[in-house]
Amino acid sequence: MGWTFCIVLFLFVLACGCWPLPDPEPLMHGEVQSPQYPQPYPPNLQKQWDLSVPEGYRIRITFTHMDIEASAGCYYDSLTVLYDGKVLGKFCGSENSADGHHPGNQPILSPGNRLTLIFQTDNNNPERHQNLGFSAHYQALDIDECSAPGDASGPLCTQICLNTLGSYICSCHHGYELRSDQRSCMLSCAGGIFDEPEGFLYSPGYPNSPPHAVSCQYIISVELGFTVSLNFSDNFHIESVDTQQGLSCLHHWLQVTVPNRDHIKLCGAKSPGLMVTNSNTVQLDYHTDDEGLSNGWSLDYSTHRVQCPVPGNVAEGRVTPILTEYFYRDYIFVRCDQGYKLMMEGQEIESFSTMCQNNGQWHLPLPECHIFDCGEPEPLLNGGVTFLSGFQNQYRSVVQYHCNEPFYSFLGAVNVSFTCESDRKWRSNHDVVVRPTCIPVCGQPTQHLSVYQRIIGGNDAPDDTLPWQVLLSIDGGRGGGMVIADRWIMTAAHVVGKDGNPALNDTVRVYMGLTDVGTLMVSPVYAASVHIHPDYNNPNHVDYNNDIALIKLQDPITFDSSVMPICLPAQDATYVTGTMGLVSGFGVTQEKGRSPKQLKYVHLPVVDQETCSDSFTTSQQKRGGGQTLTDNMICAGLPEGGKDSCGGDGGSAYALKDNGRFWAAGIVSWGTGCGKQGSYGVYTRVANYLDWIMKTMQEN
Ligand code: 4AZ
Repeated sequence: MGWTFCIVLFLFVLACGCWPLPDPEPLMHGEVQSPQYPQPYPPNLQKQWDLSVPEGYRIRITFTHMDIEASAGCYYDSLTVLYDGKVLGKFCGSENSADGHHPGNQPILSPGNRLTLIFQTDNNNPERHQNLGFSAHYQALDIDECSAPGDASGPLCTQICLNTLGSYICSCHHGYELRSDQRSCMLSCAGGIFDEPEGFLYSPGYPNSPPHAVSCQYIISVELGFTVSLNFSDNFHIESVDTQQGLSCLHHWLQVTVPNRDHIKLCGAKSPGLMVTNSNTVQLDYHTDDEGLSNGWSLDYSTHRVQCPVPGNVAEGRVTPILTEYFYRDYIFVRCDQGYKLMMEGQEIESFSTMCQNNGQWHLPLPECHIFDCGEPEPLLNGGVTFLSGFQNQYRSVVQYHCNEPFYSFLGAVNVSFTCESDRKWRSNHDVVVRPTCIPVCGQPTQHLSVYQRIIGGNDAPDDTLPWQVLLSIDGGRGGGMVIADRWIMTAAHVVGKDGNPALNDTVRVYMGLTDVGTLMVSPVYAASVHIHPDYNNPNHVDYNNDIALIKLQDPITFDSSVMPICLPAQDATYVTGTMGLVSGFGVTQEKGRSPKQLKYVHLPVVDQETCSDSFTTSQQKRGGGQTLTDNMICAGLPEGGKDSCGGDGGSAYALKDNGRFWAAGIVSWGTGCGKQGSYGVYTRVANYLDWIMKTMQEN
């Protein structure tokens, strides 16, 4: 509490001798009685009661008893009822008294919320008995202001008056709103925010006569991605002013405002018709002043989806759907033509779609279609790939495989071509997809022996004429052999076997590709395994039956003109007596002679089996040998001798030629001496061992 206030309060209490009381709450009812009632009232009285009830109420007072000395005009004693200084009644007497003025049972109503009672008595009481005075009760009665006639400015409410306890309120009919004077009504703007996709707006009171001084705002605000179009009806009239510059919307106007654009003021008598705003929000402000006349306007508004640009074409692709216009939330898809792949920012993508956004832009730019490729075609061992058409392994490229001729040829189908197909795989032009395989060409040397010569009685073999020939070196011993597959050498069992056992792998050296022994023996090829025919059993060097063995090489050979395999016998191979065969080797050229420095060869005919067998019986008898000719052997040679295989040639091929191909008819095996008259060289009959050869090669 401030000091100043405390001092003022203290002075007030001093002067008055009391505490200031707040105005009491007006009562809603009460009682008033004359002094000493129900005892007779004293003489010489002047007493006043100021009654009040809350604002908006009036007072009804009812006398329950009145006994005041009666006199004409209530001259002596009286109770006067006043409102605002105006006498509402002056009462005296009692209910049955002849003179005086008694209110009876009728209540007295005050026009307002106050009432004053003044009780006045004199000193003279002519009656024997004394008068008791009066007793009355009063109550607040609500005033129905609405039924009051109003004042000079018109009725209390221009439209609807609602009485309330102690007061009233004004209200307006539908379409109107209460003005700030809380009394009169004006046409409602019906403004506000319109967020529906379409709607109808109109000026207040439209199409009836318009009110003055309106200021209405309408906001159309729809979802992003939609634009609003206003379609004004023909019935358009907003007061305009003719100026030198033309019509001016000086006092009345309808202002159309679109965000980020200059607003437009409309007036005149010509409807603007259709206004495309290209915006999702539009504000309309309608303004009229107190003067002039505007009949108003109305419009339908509608919304349209935002448009995106037509997407254009994608080279080697298709954009769907194809439409003349694309709108917000429309999707487009891009698919590439066959053989092309979808690419975006350098990356391949599975599929592509883009949506027209609410800002009128596609959410992704169009992708590109790039031709795809099938990658490098699988390389072909001992062959190659050539492009028949196309480029860089791209879609629809065609490649053809070839084998490295004349050393390899296709197994089965020839000219297999592959096309890069739409599944990005190389597909064969054949129904059954065959993996091209190059198999070695056998028995077809690139160089031919032109002159028939001999080993014993033979001649040097030029390079590449006997490409299957190999030189074996086993523990210092020399033998021959022949290439029959890229990992396999065929030889005689007696060359690689000692005491019934195959030579150890690391004791076996295989030389091939050259005819000159000196240069040939520089680079050996090593054995992975040695396989002697299981039925070869020759401890005493007299039983050369089954003299056949196979050496598996550690590494496969790539064939060329210097190394090529000899063919194996056909299943139905025949040995026709007299057929000329070719035997070659690094063996001696003279019995008990030295090994030659060069590969030798000689041509010898197949000898009749019986003739050969007989020759041995004779020679064995002569030499005391014990060898026997079996059906697993063939003989070749001349009855007069002079041409033969010999020591060191063992294991080499005796080749017959069919259809231009040399096949391994025999393996140099044994003989009684070399090149002797009446004696023949004996060779393992290879055709008898096809199954064993195949089985051994498959199993190892
Ligand atoms: C041998 O010792 C050998 N004249 C090879 C062939 C002949 C004789 C002996 C046939 O490997």
